[in-house]
Amino acid sequence: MELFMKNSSLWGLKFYLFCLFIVLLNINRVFASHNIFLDLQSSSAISVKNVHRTRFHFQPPKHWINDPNAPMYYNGVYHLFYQYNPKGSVWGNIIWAHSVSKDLINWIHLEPAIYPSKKFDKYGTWSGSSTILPNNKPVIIYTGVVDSYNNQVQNYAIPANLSDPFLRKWIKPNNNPLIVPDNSINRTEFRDPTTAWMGQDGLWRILIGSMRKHRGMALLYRSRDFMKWIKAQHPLHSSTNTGNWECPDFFPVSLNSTNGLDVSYRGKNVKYVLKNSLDVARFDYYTIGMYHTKIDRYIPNNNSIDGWKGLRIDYGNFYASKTFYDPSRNRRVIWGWSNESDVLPDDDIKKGWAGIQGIPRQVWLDLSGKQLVQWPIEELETLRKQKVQLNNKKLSKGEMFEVKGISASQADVEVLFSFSSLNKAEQFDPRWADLYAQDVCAIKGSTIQGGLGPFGLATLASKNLEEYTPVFFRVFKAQKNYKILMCSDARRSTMRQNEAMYKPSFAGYVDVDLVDMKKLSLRSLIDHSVVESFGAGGKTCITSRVYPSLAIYDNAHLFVFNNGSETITIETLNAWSMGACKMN
Ligand SMILES: *[C@@H]1O[C@H](CO)[C@@H](O)[C@H](O)[C@H]1NC(C)=O
Ligand SMILES: *[C@@H]1O[C@H](CO)[C@@H](O)[C@H](O)[C@H]1NC(C)=O
Ligand SMILES: *[C@@H]1O[C@H](CO)[C@@H](O)[C@H](O)[C@H]1NC(C)=O
Ligand SMILES: *[C@@H]1O[C@H](CO)[C@@H](O)[C@H](O)[C@H]1NC(C)=O
Ligand SMILES: *[C@@H]1O[C@H](CO)[C@@H](O)[C@H](O)[C@H]1NC(C)=O
Ligand SMILES: *[C@H]1O[C@@H](CO)[C@H](O)[C@@H](O)[C@@H]1NC(C)=O
Repeated sequence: MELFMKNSSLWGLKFYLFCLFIVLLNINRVFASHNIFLDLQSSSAISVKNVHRTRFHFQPPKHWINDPNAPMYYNGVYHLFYQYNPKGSVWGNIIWAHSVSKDLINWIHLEPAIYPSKKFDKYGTWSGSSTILPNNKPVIIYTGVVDSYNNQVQNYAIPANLSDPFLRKWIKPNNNPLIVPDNSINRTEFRDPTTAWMGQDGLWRILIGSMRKHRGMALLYRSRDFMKWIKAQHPLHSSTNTGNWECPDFFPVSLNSTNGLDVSYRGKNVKYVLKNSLDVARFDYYTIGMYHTKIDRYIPNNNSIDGWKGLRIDYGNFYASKTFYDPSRNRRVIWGWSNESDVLPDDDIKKGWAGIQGIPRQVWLDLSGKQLVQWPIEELETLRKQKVQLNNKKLSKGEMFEVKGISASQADVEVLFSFSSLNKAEQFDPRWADLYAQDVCAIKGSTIQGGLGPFGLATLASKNLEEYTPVFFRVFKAQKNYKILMCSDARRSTMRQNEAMYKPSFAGYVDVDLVDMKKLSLRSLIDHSVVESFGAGGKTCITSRVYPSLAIYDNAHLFVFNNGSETITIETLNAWSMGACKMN
């Protein structure tokens, strides 16, 4: 803990307070990734409350979900597995639930694929990934928990019947476990194997998340036959003071195209991405860099920050993400888990469910080569219904207008803002340079009027803004450049006076050059208790989970606002009511 406090005092402090809070409340214990409520793990949902359930995000009919596992495309079918508690709405009893889809939007829920049953996974079947071997045979490698101390090994599972188009049944062969940790590895921090890739030497490689002291690391293992795995002398990469790395994900991205690449792709014009879910910070961080195959090491670019101050896949409720290559559309797709914002388990028990998966997003390297870009997969657009559109509408300071004619609790909104000058941008206080963007958003929220911004959307809003979640931009003038803050601020998202509600002013910076192009775009997917937003075409993404009490169903409203002195033009706004996806 001390180490964390030094480098990341704010998050360290928050985490410390959170631990203290848990200890004070005396609710069982905290270890690894989740709060543990032993007494509630197997209390089945009495009923499932609909009001905040999502309609086009992925959800099972009830109970707790977390990490997406082993997403893949196989013989015309998409598979999504995920960590699931079949017995209750808090974390525990984790199995691999399994769903299939033809379009990544509508899903069929199947029987669980993997669940604890053998010596090598009796105490848990945790996250993992799939690899499709060259003979078109899928294989899953996942983490098994072997005892009540949470000691971990890696196992594999294969489909029982390759002719079954849905691959319903999975077998865990008896030569498991595949990988047991050697003495140099902390056996309680050894999990979440990646998809395997093959090097030029014909050896398969996977990464496993781990930690030594406070150094997070992606351990590298190699194998010729996929059965016998040998640990490489060095991790593929590690970074000091980052805590345990969960769910590592490693993949190539093309320098000249938005197309995805298979993880074993070998060729020119590529960079690599290493994503880790930092267990202590609870966000997904990534760097862009080079994979030096001769030494089998990944080295982040010197302008890619490697740690808690680095780039995040999403600056909100979004964790344990995993990508897969979709050969049918030549793209790479990322899935991430979005947890609930109730800090205490009571609310989840009452509503009978907890956790959703974010909308699957296509992911590629930005032209700058400095960051990723993400965009909801195009199939989502098949759910778009009634549309409203407007163009060329000016908003001066303090103005706000309502987008009418769509269902504002279940919508897809795309808007392009423009402005004629940067002169009114407020000064960026140099003291903020050390803060996280979300702390700057806490200081400069949507009600603090400014120069260039705040302007954006007020989503899931009650009629008179008693509650709303604003998603907005604010432009600052820093010493050398402009800094563009994008916020998704949950602080006024609900009137419910629940002290234990998580209502962060999530935010990230947007790396665009406004000097030439005085335009900023924003897309928000609004789905009852989630607002998933994409700034500047997907350069900065923020997901908020919120629980309005007034702004529900037809009482939810959508506004566009400007609270800055520079007049903002809405060049175009397209908004659609969204249909519900099929999930059965
Ligand atoms: C395998 O799946 C196919 C297609 O669903 C089915 O016809 C066949 O009976 C299955 N085989 C076994 C052994 O279950
Ligand atoms: C291993 O990890 C656990 C959980 O983070 C930690 O409590 C323990 O101190 C670690 N053990 C060693 C030897 O570092
Ligand atoms: C673009 O990059 C891909 C690999 O990412 C490569 O196969 C292709 O040849 C490149 N095209 C050009 C025009 O450089
Ligand atoms: C960072 O890397 C770039 C390109 O690889 C190089 O040109 C530059 O000199 C490096 N900068 C520093 C500070 O090392
Ligand atoms: C704009 O600022 C005013 C004054 O602080 C505030 O009343 C209003 O709620 C703000 N609008 C939004 C959308 O936050
Ligand atoms: C989601 O829930 C909130 C509120 O309990 C926690 O603060 C977050 O840490 C948690 N996020 C993850 C990834 O577990």
